[in-house]
Amino acid sequence: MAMNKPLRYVLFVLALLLSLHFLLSATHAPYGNATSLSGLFKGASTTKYTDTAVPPYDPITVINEGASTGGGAPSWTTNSTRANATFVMLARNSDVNGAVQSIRSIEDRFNRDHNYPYVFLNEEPWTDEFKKRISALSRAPMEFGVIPHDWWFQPDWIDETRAAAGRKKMEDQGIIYAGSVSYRNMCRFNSGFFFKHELLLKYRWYWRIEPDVKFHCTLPFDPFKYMAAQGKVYAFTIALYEWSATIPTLWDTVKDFMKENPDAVAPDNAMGFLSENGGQDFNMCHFWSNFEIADLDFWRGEVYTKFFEFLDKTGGFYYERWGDAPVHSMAAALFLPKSKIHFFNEIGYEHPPNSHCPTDDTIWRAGMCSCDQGRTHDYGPYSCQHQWDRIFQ
Ligand SMILES: Nc1nc2c(ncn2[C@@H]2O[C@H](COP(=O)(O)OP(=O)(O)O)[C@@H](O)[C@H]2O)c(=O)[nH]1
Ligand SMILES: [Mg+2]
Repeated sequence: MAMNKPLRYVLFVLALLLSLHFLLSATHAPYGNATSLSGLFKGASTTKYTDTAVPPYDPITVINEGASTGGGAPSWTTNSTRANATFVMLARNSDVNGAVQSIRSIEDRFNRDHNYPYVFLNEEPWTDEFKKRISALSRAPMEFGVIPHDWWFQPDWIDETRAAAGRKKMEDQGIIYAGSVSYRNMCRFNSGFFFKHELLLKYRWYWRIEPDVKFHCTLPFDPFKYMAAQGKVYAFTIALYEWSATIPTLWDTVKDFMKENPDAVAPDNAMGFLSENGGQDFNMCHFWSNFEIADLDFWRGEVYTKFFEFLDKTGGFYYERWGDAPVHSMAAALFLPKSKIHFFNEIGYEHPPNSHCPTDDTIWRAGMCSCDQGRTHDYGPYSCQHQWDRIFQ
């Protein structure tokens, strides 16, 4: 029986498609895998995307900047034992949702394999609701501490009339948190007291975490153990400019301290990060302290204790609005050799509005990073990464 015209046409197209399919299956492996019946029934979870353009990843070589690997992996790539370390979060009871999101993020990307403990600090007693919501998130030990009154609130010796005038002046300039006394309490507490809290005394290392931050990459190593093994003291992920109106007299005060205490200043320090002219002026570059991994003993040591007392007695935390970020950064950059400060490129981190995302494809893929490399802060207009890089050139 003769076929009618439309049927002949349909059969011809079908034959053409089938030959094309067999040709592609034979010559293109990914196409074959994706369309084979067994492949289709295996489901998405077992079909792995492979990109032959990307070489296989070796996590140790990526992060092994100068570590001694002699026989086996360095200790900071294994999770068999923990460092003497804790996470620390300062928060209000009302920050609970942001705190939950931050803890969930660090647990998923790092801590579920390590169970490092957490310390939460607040100037008010924690609510049962906060403790319940947070402690559900991890098997790690959690402690909820209250800050002693005098470490938080504005001291009596501060001239409140002068402080109020300072706040008003800053409000007129449109500076963020200009009129806030509690923000100043927070900055002074983070500058001079958190490391003395009784819940932190048993620890050597801390990782500061704030509510509403995100960790974008899975960490194939332990940053605490890395710091200890490499002799690092302070680590950051984002370096940027400070608002100069918040710290008009801070740098002069720091220079006075250095004049009185020349021995405090480390040889081979990171002054080149802080200044364009050998220390005469501060260029506003600092490490963004909402992320910090550091050695508590540095803050508890003699030099920093003297430094904080020197700054505090000027009242600058209240008459101006000195942040803990420039205070910590200046101390780390001046009192430590620059080799003891570390930039953790592997840690994808976001504290709105800024984020750090590793731009190196090998690191980004190895960390299964969820961040957009194109949006990283590293060399954006507000970044001080260039000032950091140049001191090692
Ligand atoms: N307990 C307590 N924590 C605070 C207070 N103000 C700020 N914080 C915490 O201090 C940190 C920095 O505050 P944040 O508002 O994030 O400041 P920003 O990052 O400079 O915008 C965060 O961990 C906050 O949860 C406060 O009045 N009480
Ligand atoms: Mg914050």
